[in-house]
Amino acid sequence: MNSDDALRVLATMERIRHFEERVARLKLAGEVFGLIHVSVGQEGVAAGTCTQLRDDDAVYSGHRAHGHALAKGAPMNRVMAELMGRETGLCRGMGGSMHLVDVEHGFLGATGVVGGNVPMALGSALASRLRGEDSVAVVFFGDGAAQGGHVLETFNLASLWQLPLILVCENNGFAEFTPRSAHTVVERVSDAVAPYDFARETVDGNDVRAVWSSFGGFLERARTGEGPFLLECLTHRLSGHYVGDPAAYREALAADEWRKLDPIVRLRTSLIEDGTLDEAAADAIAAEAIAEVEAAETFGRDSAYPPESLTAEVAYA
Ligand SMILES: Cc1ncc(C[n+]2csc(CCOP(=O)(O)OP(=O)(O)O)c2C)c(N)n1
Ligand SMILES: [Mg+2]
Repeated sequence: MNSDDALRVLATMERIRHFEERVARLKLAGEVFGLIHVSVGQEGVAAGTCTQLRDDDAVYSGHRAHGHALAKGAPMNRVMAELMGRETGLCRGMGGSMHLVDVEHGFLGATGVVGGNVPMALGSALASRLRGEDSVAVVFFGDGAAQGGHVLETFNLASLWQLPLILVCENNGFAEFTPRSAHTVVERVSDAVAPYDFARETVDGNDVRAVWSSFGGFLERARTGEGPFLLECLTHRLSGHYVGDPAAYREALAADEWRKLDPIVRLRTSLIEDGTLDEAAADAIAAEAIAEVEAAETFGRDSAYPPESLTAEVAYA
């Protein structure tokens, strides 16, 4: 990761963090609709991977999808408008947080069906192979999703057909309110693909340089037709499972413990230490992200709700 890449990644993480913190406030104020899952603390995974991709690479996400969509290039104002149920939203306000799709930028979608995105990404990787393209498919899923039967079926077919698929597991140690130890004996999701002979790595997902470098290596190989790959990123969900979750099932991290993990603090500090940035320049990156979030909020609030007639237009019978 050169210094230009690092600055882009830092800006992406700041955009995701400030966007999601704002969305959480808007949800509690009743201005954002539906169940909202934020990825505060996990931004290093989205930023360290998606910023290396092209628009023709397919990305699939799950229920915790805002960061992946933004990092893949979805315009923030249209993501915000979607969460606010407005017609200018990515899906004309009909999808919301768990159904974000931006075909133009290759964000082929979020889903609330845990693990349901994994076989869909396999389909995109197969399409790329059949068309003779060098595009790749990337899917984000959690440690909870890793127990899904269809996820294991995808491991099998992806390896049998050697598809250009990069599976990125965000292992935050929890599936909803259930710790890993209560639902599996498999500590490392990367071990689950051992019988399928994937190239696989487990990295500190809060160290964005490590995420960037492992993912970049897999990406380079996938472009030349190799695959599949599994990148397991060990990370930490700072907030509750959903916005409003009191998270009584686990202890909150003390502020100093959190700063040691926070992927944004870590990259920012390292860039200041190596002289790439000074404090003022780092603050300016955060301020730019906040200004973009504010503009997106205004855009959403000023946009109209979809007309009732849209229901008839888009319903299949
Ligand atoms: C097929 C299916 N089963 C169960 C659920 C309920 N559910 C929503 S999120 C979640 C946990 C997912 O955990 P993980 O994959 O680790 O993702 P994380 O929330 O930690 O990001 C579950 C079980 C669902 N949405 N879909
Ligand atoms: Mg999890």
